[in-house]
Amino acid sequence: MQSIVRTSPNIALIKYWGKRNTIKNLPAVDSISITLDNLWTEMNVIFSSDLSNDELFINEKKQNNISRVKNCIDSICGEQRDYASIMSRCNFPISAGLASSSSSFSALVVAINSLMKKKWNTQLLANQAGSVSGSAARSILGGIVKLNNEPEKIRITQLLSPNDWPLRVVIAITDKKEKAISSSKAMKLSADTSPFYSSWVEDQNDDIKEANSFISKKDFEGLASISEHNCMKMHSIMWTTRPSIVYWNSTTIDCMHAIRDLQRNGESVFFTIDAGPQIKAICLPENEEKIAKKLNEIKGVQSIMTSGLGSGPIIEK
Ligand code: 2P0
Repeated sequence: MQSIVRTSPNIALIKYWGKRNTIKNLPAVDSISITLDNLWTEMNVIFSSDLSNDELFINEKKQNNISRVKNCIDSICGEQRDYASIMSRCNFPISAGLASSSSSFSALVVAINSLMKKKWNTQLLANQAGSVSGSAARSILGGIVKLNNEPEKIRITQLLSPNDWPLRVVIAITDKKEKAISSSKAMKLSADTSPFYSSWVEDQNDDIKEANSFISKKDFEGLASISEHNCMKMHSIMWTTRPSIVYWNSTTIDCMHAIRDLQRNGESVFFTIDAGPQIKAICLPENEEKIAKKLNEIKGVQSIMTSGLGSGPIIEK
């Protein structure tokens, strides 16, 4: 009983920050993201009656706190089951604002579903993945993906395939350390204490509509403007949380200024930043080389990763 699944993280252009239901892990706002291809998590899951407990290895290191993984398996298979041995390999920094939970939990859900021969459809897979980690639901599809809130559940839709609009992403890694505060904890604090949280939630549908319209017209400059605006709104919620949550470092800000310079010079590029200090520059293919070179020259940038848009989960076995 073995399954191997590879999935990629997704980067939100219109962000998810806050939950309407913490028990079911349902997001407070709709979101729009791009699923990557060159960054990935590969999950190798084996169920065996020889095991005396579940075990998880990430990049060959045994993990101690695996309750989220255990609960996820239980909720699909029930508690009367063989234990699982899970080997996870990830080719990018984990828990550092590069959405590793989106690739990890989407891969886990697809792998277990395949092992159990459940044949769940996209929406069931997305709801299961999202119940463990909100952003993981969006990695169930490739290309540009919209996540909608519905009563008691979510729905995901592919707005454009990777071939429809082959955007590129240049990621400047500025610090590989694990984040000091998890997204879940930070979101809760923001909802409880930021004076701007309720307007963030109320205004999100306007941003979603605007982004949706620019995406359908493949209007890069329009998408750039609304994406940067939405990103900065989310970070202003984090900054105005008590105590304030600042995921950026000084290199993050230097990269942001460098992207502003590139924009002034006519390059088609915009930035987005998540719950970590890495900066993601979204661009058109013809601008990628110049942007990667410019970001790589900035003091404090440790490495550059580049990616296109991917097609979603790959079941390897
Ligand atoms: C997003 N982030 O839309 C936003 C932007 C980070 C900033 O979704 O609590 O790991 O597991 O549902 O999915 C990161 O949060 O949070 C996230 P949980 P998740 O991508």
